[in-house]
Amino acid sequence: MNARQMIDTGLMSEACAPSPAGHVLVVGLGETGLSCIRHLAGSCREVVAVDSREHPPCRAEVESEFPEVDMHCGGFDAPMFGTAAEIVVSPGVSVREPALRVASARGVPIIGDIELFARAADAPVVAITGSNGKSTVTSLVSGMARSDGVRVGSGGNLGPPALSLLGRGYELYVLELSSFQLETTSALRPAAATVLNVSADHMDRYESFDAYVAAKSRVLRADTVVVANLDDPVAARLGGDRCGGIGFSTTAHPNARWYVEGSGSDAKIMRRGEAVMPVDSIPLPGVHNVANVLAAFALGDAIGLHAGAMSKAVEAYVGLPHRCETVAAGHGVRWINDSKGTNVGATVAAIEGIGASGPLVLIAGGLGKGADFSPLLAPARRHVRCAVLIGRDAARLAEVLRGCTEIRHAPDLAAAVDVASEAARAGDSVLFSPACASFDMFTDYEARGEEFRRLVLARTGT
Ligand code: UMA
Ligand code: ADP
Repeated sequence: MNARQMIDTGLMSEACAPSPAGHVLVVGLGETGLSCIRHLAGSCREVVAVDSREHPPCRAEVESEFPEVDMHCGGFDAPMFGTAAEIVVSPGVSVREPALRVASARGVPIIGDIELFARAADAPVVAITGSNGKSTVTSLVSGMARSDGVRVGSGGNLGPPALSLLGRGYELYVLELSSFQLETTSALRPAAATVLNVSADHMDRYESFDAYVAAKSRVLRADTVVVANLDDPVAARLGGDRCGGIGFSTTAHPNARWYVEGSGSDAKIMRRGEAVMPVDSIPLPGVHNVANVLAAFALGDAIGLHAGAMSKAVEAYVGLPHRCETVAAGHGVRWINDSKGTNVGATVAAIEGIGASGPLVLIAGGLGKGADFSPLLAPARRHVRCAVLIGRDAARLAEVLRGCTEIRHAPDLAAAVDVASEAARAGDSVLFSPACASFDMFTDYEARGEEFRRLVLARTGT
């Protein structure tokens, strides 16, 4: 029985795991911590909460909604960790944090919000992870399900937190899951799941690339229909040999159920020899978005959605902000906000995708999270006329790009927009795809993208 049939019959496969007795320590008082406390409040378990920051973002909400919760802010007090029956850690806190290591060594189970979600989930789950494209594919799949008449709840790493979706009568959950969330999850049994692609990210949190891949691969369980990207060597290895899996490829790959046939304006999305829709009807730029659409079709297929409803959802999809989003055009120059390009793999895809329609002026830089920037070299050589570099790791980026394109430096984003405007010629695109996290200069990638949009609109007068 596939997930669609389970939805139709009201049958679920997931049994609730029993909860251990004793108090639960919630680590982190951001969005995730708040969602965990709200969830646990209904479970009669005593909750203690802790955050290393003096003023965590959701402190006030917890104080007013749950005055009974014993809250400690401003540091991690190791004894408090060691006496917990179970620790629920937020994704922003490393499980290698000393207090957590000590607790783990004493046998205290360490879980995350997705584990709590999995224990309580009352409908099938489609789970999406990977280094890039997660939010796009998650929103595509939930749009497809909606278009096919399914009541769908969607969230996880792209927000809202997964626990906040429970109890709302959803027939299906579509979740974006980060490696941090998967590390602390073992009860989740997704009906369908994918590791979209794997390139280095968060190397400041992992001992090795293999450790990062291992965290991602936890989403693929024995009874999950695995959707495998046959174009990505690591993702293909993780899922490609799974019996009953569904492969996808942006080429006419012989093992793919979902693939592209033909080229240029004749290119079509195919399912097992049948044309489903023209590639030109995909309203998103770049071959990486063709891959995202194929992944979404394959996931929808895995849970029994109808191809017609899925195609309609793709045609109507407007894209998420800050992902290769055109914010203005003037004097023959397109300005593109890809602030969500927070790692090297994302920026490589954006350069290849947007560069296919003309030369680029690239604005990049920020916090490199320990990444190797060298994969940017080849695409930059092909497509980038000038790179304008900002942020803490600008010098490391310059070392890699020097010699393949013109390099300019700017002290902040406003100056970078000025420099890019001088460098761009008619027919160019200015692509803001940082390949870095934003935290050296902004609160998050959204604030960074909004600032870029504001600066560009002020400059172009649109
Ligand atoms: N922090 C502390 N001390 C603490 C707790 C947190 O300093 O005691 C810091 C963390 O180091 C981090 C920040 O606070 O810099 C936020 O951490 P958090 O775990 O409290 O985060 P939440 O607000 O709960 O948001 C999390 C996800 N954030 C992270 O994984 C860092 C959000 O993903 C997600 O939308 C939200 O849960 C709801 O599920 C954001 C993200 O950047 C978009 N994710 C990473 C990514 O996409 O690359 C994985
Ligand atoms: P995530 O949620 O994994 O961060 P998003 O869908 O938000 O992914 O896209 C973030 C950025 O990653 C985009 O702005 C784009 O630069 C890049 N990107 C999107 N899809 C892909 C893909 N399939 N392969 C590589 N890069 C991608």
